[in-house]
Amino acid sequence: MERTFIAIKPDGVQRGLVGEIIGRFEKKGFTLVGLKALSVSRELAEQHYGVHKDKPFFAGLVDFITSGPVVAMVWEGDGVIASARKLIGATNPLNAEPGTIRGDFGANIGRNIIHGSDAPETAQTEIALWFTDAELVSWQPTIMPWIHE
Ligand code: DAT
Ligand code: MG
Repeated sequence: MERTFIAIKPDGVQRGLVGEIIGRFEKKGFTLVGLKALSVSRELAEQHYGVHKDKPFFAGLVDFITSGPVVAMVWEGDGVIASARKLIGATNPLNAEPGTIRGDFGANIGRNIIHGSDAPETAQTEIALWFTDAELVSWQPTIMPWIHE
C-alpha cells in the first residue's frame, strides 16, 4: 500500500491548523500510520530540502522549518502521494485553488503551511529520513470496506 510523508510546518502548527489538516486527510479516507511533533534540526532540514540547496530561498526555508514545532506524519492509501499533493494545493498559496489546504489557509509562498512528498521515490526517502520503522504502525481501519471496494 502506498505511503507518503506529510509535514505541517511551523506556521501551520502556530496557527492551530493541525486538527483541521489531519481531519482533511482522515475524511478523505487515508490511514494515519505515523505522527509526531518535533523541533527540526538544521541537519534534518538541510537533508529534507537538499534538492533545493542551490536555490536563493534555501537558507530562508531552512531557517523557517527549524523556527518552531513541526508535525510530521505518514499517511497511507491507494494513490495517496498524488492525492495528498492535490489536497495540499499549489506551492504558492496565492495560486492554490480554494478547497485545498494552501488555497484555504495560505497567503505567501514562504508560509505555505504544509509539505507533501511529490513522487514515490521522494516519499520513500522522506519517510525513512523522518521516521524509524518502529515509529510507524501498520493497521487496517475496520471502516475500510466503506471507503474502498
Ligand atoms: P512544494 O512544497 O510544493 O513541493 P517545492 O518543493 O518546489 O514546493 O519547494 C519547497 C518549498 O520551498 C516550498 O514549499 C516553499 C519554498 N519555496 C519554493 N519556491 C519558492 C520561491 N520561489 N520563493 C520562496 N520560497 C519558495
Ligand atoms: Mg517539494
